[in-house]
Amino acid sequence: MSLKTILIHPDPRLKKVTDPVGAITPEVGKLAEDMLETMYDAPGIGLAAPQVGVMSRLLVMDCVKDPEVSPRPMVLINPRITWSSEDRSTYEEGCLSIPDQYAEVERPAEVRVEWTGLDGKTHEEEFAGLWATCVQHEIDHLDGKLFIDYLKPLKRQMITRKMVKLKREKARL
Ligand code: K2U
Ligand code: ZN
Repeated sequence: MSLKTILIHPDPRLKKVTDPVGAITPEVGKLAEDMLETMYDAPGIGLAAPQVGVMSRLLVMDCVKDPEVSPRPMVLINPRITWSSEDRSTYEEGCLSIPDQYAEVERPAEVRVEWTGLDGKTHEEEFAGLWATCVQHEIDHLDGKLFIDYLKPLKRQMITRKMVKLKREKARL
């Protein structure tokens, strides 16, 4: 298990549409394991492969927040939204690639997702609440879309300028 470096916006790799995963090799399993470790360490409740510089359609998530409830680490390979509810919900989103910036984003309240698991089998599940928000946020990452892309241009530019400044300061350290 090893921690991966999380890319910070702006970075061209965060804007790319990622490639489908082919065979579920041991390397894919190792990447998923490293991504889960990196996500829990951040801490976060989701992480997509392009955020650690891997341009593949793979995401991990675990939106269990109640310490009394056992964690539910999930690995979704080549995920596809097969249904979205008419109902929408708004959530104050953040992003591990856009640290300390939060904004309200409206999305379908429930989604049905189909994916391939590490077991090579096809899975399908309906998500609601924070799980629905998170899986849509992560699938957006696989298509090079960030939550700030839903904001008004001025707000998006303000956040981007803050990240450019942050990266400049980090580079100086
Ligand atoms: O993809 C990521 O950057 C991890 C995101 C996932 C996420 C964003 C917004 C809403 C739900 C999930 C987060 O940074 S993980 C940190 C976090 C934790 C709880 C609630 C919101 C954000
Ligand atoms: Zn994110």
